[in-house]
Formats: sequence, C-alpha cells, structure tokens
Amino acid sequence: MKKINVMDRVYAANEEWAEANRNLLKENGSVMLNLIGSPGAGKTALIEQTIPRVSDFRSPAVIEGDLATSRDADRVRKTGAPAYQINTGSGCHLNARLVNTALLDLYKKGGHDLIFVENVGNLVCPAEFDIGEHAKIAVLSVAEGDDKIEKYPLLFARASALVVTKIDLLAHTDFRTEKVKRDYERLNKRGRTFIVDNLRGDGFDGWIEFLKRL
Ligand SMILES: Nc1nc2c(ncn2[C@@H]2O[C@H](COP(=O)(O)OP(=O)(O)O)[C@@H](O)[C@H]2O)c(=O)[nH]1
Ligand SMILES: [Mg+2]
Repeated sequence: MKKINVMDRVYAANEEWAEANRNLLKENGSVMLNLIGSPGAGKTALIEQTIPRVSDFRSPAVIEGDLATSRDADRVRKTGAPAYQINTGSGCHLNARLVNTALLDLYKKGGHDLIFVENVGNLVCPAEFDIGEHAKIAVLSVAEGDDKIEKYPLLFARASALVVTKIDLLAHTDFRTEKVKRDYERLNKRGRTFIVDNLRGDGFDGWIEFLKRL
C-alpha cells in the first residue's frame, strides 16, 4: 500500500514538470517527439537520417537519454543539429524534470521548433512517464521479432506512430511486417506505421510527410 503512495507521488511530481514542458514548448512554438524502443533498435540512426530531411522546413534539436556516455549526442551533432545528452546513471527512463533542463539549455542556444527526444532504450518504463511530448513514437527493428507489439502493449497503444527499422535485414529474419502492422493498429486505431532502412536511407518519404504535418 505504502509503495503505491510513493509511486503516485512520483507520477504527480512528474506530471507537474510535464505540464511545465508543455508550456515551454508552446511558448517556443515547438513540437516534441518522444522516441522509444529497445537498445539497438535504430533510434539514433533514425534521428541521423531524419535531421537532414527536415532541416529545410524545421529547425531540429535532439535530447539524448542514456545510462552512460555521450556517444549518441556526439553522433547526432555530426548532422549539424544541437544535441543535449542526459545520463540517467541507473534510471531506465527519462523524466520530465530532466527533459526540462535539456530544453532550457537548447533554447538558450537558439530557437528550435522540432525536438526529438531519444529515450533510454527499453520498451517498458519510458512508456509510463509523460515528458510533455506531443507524441510518442515507437521504434522497432525487424531483428527484434514480430511478437513485441503483443508483449509490450502499453508503449504501442500510446505511440502515435510506429517506425519499423532494419527492413534491409528482412530476408534474414522471420519477421512478418503485415502482422506487426495489424497488431499495432489493433491497439492503436489511428497509429501510423512507417518502414525504413536507416543504413541506405530508404523509405523515408511517409515519415517525413508525417513530420511535416505535425
Ligand atoms: N542494417 C541496418 N542496421 C541499422 C539500421 N538502423 C540502425 N542500424 C544499426 O543498428 C545498430 C544500432 O543502431 P542505433 O541507432 O545505435 O540504435 P539505438 O540504440 O536504438 O539508438 C547500429 O550499428 C546501426 O548502424 C537499419 O535500418 N538497418
Ligand atoms: Mg541510441
């Protein structure tokens, strides 16, 4: 019983910071997307491919969440976009307070109207914490297996879009793309599915069109 009260307080405090983030984003005319997927799903690679494709109509910036290292922020900065690295230590997700600090830092350096947040890699806790984002985006690679929508329904029910990555590896797996699409749409009737190859940069038109309309 006591444990539940503690978690309620954690969620309530997080919700206040999430509201602060929503206000901050609104003041700055920004849209923020919360990218959630397993370690190695291709979240950073998706951001690397996306930044050059949105830069003619948006001013993107990136918030990176990892337990340790600034490797992903370093990768993203090579695209020319600013990136703020958060290290959570042992924390399995970003919270809204951490994201608030990152947003304030990014806005100090310039105006940005499309913020990508790469959450800590896993399909569980990042889905539970609102960071004030406009939309959650689930990232799933074909190498992870086609049962993940059914096994981790919370994330996929809450995600406004699903990006399936590593489609170039399809022939080497038993991944059924249509099944995954169906499973996702069953949980999320308005969810959009995009299928990409981050290595060659194929399949990006629909995803970029989706970003244009945000
Ligand atoms: N073949 C292939 N490899 C990919 C693709 N996307 C990412 N990778 C590779 O998968 C590994 C993990 O990618 P990364 O972007 O770091 O994943 P993250 O942990 O989700 O950020 C890297 O070696 C990437 O080059 C893809 O679409 N196809
Ligand atoms: Mg990454």
